[in-house]
Amino acid sequence: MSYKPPKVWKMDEENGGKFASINKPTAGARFEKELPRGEHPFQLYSLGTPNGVKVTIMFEELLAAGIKEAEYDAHLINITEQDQFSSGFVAINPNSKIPALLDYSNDKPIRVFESASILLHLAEKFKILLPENTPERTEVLNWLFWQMGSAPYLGGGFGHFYAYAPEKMKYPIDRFTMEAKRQLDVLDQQLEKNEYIAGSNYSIADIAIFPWYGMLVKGELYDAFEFLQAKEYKHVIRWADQLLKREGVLKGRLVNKTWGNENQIIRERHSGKDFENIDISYKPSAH
Ligand SMILES: N[C@@H](CCC(=O)N[C@@H](CS)C(=O)NCC(=O)O)C(=O)O
Repeated sequence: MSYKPPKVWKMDEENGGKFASINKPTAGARFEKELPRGEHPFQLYSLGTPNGVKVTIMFEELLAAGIKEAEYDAHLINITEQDQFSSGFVAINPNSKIPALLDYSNDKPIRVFESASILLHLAEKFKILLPENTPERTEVLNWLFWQMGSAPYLGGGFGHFYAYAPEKMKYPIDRFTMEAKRQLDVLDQQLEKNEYIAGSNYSIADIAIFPWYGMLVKGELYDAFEFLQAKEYKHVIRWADQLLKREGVLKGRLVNKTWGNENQIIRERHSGKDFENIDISYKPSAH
């Protein structure tokens, strides 16, 4: 089907895409509402999507490492209900996307948005999961920013056209499948030579990459395991399995989830007790 763009683009309210109802070509608050605030120094406003769980994995890793100062409240931002467009949320992230964080542990609260910025902020604050010396630190940052530049092609490109678009179109699916497979091959070659993404130590680069590419090769994203022949990326699978043994990863991936088995999701997290009746083990989906 061919499409000739008009002289001036106009928004088509009825485009039928899965998330069409929340999309508008303008930014800013759509309604007045303050955000809730819990008792901990870190207030996270998020949802258990791959971008969201990067941050909850980070917090659970910090807590698993015994850093009590990293206690956090994770408030639910339901993006399909447009919570990301409240005046309170827009004040901490003018880009209206989860995750967003308020850090009250300083004299004045600091707002932090963009998942990599949040990971970096926490790693620097607690001096953990980011090496201090320059060559190793730079390699972690290389992969952290690789993820931020690459994942939109996987999520907004491949995932959108393969799983969410109202009709299946060959051109964008071919283009973004090729890119998704190329990115998986980049990771596979890196993980053939290295235990973790940035070398021999686990870091914030692993935390950023795992929820997208680790979950993809485990068949948990877009139901695309067979289509992408994900079994070929055996080093990425080995690494994902290794991460799925970590308490921080297992716990973090359940926080701010609104879907899945009731005993494996935590809609809002306000203390470690929220995990008491939760089964944190990884249960693979069939594929
Ligand atoms: N680059 C951003 C991407 C964040 C993002 O795309 N968040 C999505 C959910 S995964 C969102 O909030 N979407 C709501 C919307 O587009 O209105 C990050 O890594 O923090």
